[in-house]
Amino acid sequence: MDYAATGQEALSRVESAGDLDALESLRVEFLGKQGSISGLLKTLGKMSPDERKLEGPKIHGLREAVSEGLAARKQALEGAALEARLAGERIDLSLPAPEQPRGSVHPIAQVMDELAEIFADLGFAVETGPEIEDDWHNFTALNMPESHPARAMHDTFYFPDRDDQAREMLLRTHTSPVQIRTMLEQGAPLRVIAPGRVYRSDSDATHTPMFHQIEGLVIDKGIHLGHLKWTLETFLKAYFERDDIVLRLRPSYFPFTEPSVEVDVGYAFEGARRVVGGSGEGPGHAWMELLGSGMVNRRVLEAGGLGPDEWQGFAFGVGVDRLAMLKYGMNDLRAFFDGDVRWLSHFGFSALDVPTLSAGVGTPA
Ligand code: 2NM
Repeated sequence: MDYAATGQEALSRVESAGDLDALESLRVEFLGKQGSISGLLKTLGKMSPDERKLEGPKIHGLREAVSEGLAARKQALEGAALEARLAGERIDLSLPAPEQPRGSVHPIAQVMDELAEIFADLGFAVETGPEIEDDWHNFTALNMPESHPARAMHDTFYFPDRDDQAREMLLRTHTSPVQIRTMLEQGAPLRVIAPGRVYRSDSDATHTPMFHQIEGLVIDKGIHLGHLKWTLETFLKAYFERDDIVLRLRPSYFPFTEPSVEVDVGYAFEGARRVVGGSGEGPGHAWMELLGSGMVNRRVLEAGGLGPDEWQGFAFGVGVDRLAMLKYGMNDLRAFFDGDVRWLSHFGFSALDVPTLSAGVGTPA
C-alpha cells in the first residue's frame, strides 16, 4: 500500500478544511474508531512479525503526520476565528469618553450635616419624626389650642380626611412635634436637635411651601436664658467659622416659649452680599433676624409629661435654607428646589467633602 500517497491526500484535504466542523469530520474519517487510518492500524494485528516490523512504522508515521496536520489546521482555524471576533467587537476609541460622575451633595444636605456635627460636639442627639402629623402634636401640645390665632398664622396644609383614630391630620408646620414626642418617650434631662422638612402654604421669592428647619431643645434643672444665649453664640461661631459673632436678643412672642426671644445677628455688607459677623452697629452694619427661641412654656413641658417645677428648658428654631444662603452666598431661595444641574454643580459639594469643624466647638481661642 502506498502510505505516502494516502498521507498526501489526507493532508491536502485537512489543509483545505474551511472551518472547525469540516475539520472535525475529517478527524473522524481518518482517526475515529471507524476511521480509515484506525482501520490500517488494526491490520497490524493480523500481520506476521516480520511484516509488522516493516509496515508498523509506516502506518504509525502516517497516523502521526495526519494527527499533526489536523492539530496545525485546528490552530490556524481557531486563530482566524478569534481574529474575526476581535475585528467585529472593536471599540471605537474616537467616541467621546464616558462622562465623569457629576452628582453633588445639595447645599441643604451639606448644611444639615454641618449642623448635626456642631450640635453633636455640644452633646445634642439628632431626633426625627413624621412629616405627616396629627393636630395635637403639631399645635395643641405646643400651647396652641384649637382657637389659637397662631394656628391660622401657620398656613397649614390639612388633609381632607381624619385618620383611623379620628385625628385631624396635617403636614407639620415646624419640627417642634418631634420634641414633644421625644419628651414623652425619653423624659428629662434632654439635649436634642430636630432637623427636617416642614410645610406651610406660602410661596413667593422668600418663601417656599416646603422648607427646612432645625430646632433645638435642652431640658435640665436650673436651665436659664444664659444657657440659651451661650449655646446659640457657640453654635453660630462654629457654623460661620468666625469668632466675632455678635447676638442681640429682643423680647418676642411664641406660644411655646415664655419668655420668648428673637435673636438677631450682626452683619456687614460686602458689595451686595450680607456677611455675618461683627456688631450690627455703625455704618455698613446692621442686624438680621436669624432665630426664634425662648424658655419652654410650662404648659409645653406638661404636655411632654414633665413637671415644670422640677424641669426647665430652652428651645430655638432656625431656617436651614436661610443659614445655607447666608454662609454660601446664594440669593434666591427658589433655586434650592429647581433641580437645575448648573446651579447644583456650582453650589453642590463633593461627596468626599465631609463636614468637620476646622475650628471645632470649645477650642480655646
Ligand atoms: C422656635 C422658636 C421658639 C421651639 C419650641 C420647642 C419645643 F417643642 F420644645 F417646645 N421646639 N422649638 C421653638 C421655640 C421654636 O422656632 C422659631
